[in-house]
Amino acid sequence: MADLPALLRRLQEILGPAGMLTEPADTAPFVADWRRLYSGRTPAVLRPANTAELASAMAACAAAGVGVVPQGGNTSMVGGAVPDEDGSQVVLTLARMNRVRAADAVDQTLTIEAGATLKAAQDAAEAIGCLLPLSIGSEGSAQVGGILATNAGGNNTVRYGNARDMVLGLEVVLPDGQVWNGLRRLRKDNTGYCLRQLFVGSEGTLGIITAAVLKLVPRPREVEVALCAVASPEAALALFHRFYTNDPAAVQAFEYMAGTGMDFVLRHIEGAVLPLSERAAHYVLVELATPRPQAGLRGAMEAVLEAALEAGEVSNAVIAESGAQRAAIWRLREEHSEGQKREGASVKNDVSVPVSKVPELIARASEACRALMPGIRVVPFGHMGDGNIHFNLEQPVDMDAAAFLARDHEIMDTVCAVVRDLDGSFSAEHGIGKLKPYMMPDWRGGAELGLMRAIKDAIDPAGLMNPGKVLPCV
Ligand code: FAD
Ligand code: 2HG
Ligand code: ZN
Repeated sequence: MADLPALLRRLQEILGPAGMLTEPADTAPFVADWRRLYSGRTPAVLRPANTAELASAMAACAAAGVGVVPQGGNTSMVGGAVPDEDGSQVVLTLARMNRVRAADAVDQTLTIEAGATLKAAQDAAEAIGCLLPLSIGSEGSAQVGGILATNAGGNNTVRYGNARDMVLGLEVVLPDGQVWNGLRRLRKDNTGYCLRQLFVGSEGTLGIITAAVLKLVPRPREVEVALCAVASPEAALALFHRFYTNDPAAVQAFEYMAGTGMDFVLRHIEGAVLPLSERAAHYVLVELATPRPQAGLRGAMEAVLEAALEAGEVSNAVIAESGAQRAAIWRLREEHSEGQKREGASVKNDVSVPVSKVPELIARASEACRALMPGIRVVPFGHMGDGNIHFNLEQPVDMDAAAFLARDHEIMDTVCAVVRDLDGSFSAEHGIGKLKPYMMPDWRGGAELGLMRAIKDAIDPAGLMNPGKVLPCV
């Protein structure tokens, strides 16, 4: 049994007056998740100011046998950053560790502390004329440590890959307090196992990411954004293929949205306006971008859309005429999570299938969910260019929210049966967190789960890092 009061006194010494919160009113924002699925308790929220303080705090927690829950912006969609209900785990926030350590336009790298928000990292890249090509709706709150720990995807994965594709180096504090300084900014470095990729996507279960070297790209010189009403998910896929074969290097984002989700945004989000003459059952947002000068992107956008209109794939489309219009169109997409939240209770399925199978996924999963629960509202949207659809379900209009949420596993399993049949994944970009460990044995059992447990045991033998997340309890 841990001597918690003694540990808290020791942590206070290490972290100083500004480095720890213990009052329930102060810790409250750190113990519930964005979706309000989970609510825990903690004796303390640790707020180290630098890596040395953080390392000492980790060593103290390890010596006391107390679990540590790392938290970034607390925007996890799977309850990944909340402590347990029993009040035995401390929360560790990196919010005070948010400095840009270096930015290099020749190397095209940004060395930044893990507590910086993704938006701050994007701004730091922009300040040296570069682009950090990772964009997610929560970027104002999500932190560099969080996006790496979850291997976030988002809107630009279709062109630049996931967060793991942007990491050259990491600094990590291990569960026993050792510091691994792997902040190398090398494009080539074949020196044994690639340790940084172990920590990327590990959701705080192996160590604390304290800083990273991120790979940047040149800033685009031309950007074009269009919102299209499309006939069906099949038509959306055909449109993607049209843009991709025309110039794959220009497709910066290709996002699908069902009419249900768009209607929620138009109903609940202040200032949201559809820039098309009428509503549709299916929409696509496409962004083209290029760093090449005089690339003629506007002409390319118009030509592809004209051909798609003629082919009957697109029934109506608008191309943004200004930065403000581009932002307004993007807002309609980025507010989908918030619109859905305000409409009522929802069950989310962040799934992926081969890109070519997206229409089949939407058709079959819609049918299966409607058969399971008449009146359920199907709200698929997301990163169609990556085969990653957020196959979300909204409660029937007249159903009690709690009764709907009580059936979450049944609904998730119904969608996942279709996903499995299409050779997909039950978690595309949000991770496993606290919500999905129960699915791991079925989807990743055998040698794969065995290897994951062996890695966990090697790095965190006492099981103190983010207990209860990712791996199912044995
Ligand atoms: P948190 O939620 O605080 O933590 C997430 C996980 O990372 C937890 O397991 C936590 O323990 C761990 N962690 C956090 N910091 C560290 C650290 N420094 N070291 C080790 N482990 C750490 N996700 C996408 O992939 N794509 C999207 O398009 C997207 N859009 C979103 C839009 C909205 C409106 C919202 C609310 C969420 C969205 N998300 C999206 C989900 C979420 O924003 C991402 O998973 C994000 O990467 C989490 O970052 P965070 O800093 O908030 O991490
Ligand atoms: C997005 O793409 C996020 O907007 C959140 O990944 C998706 O709310 C969701 O399910
Ligand atoms: Zn997403």
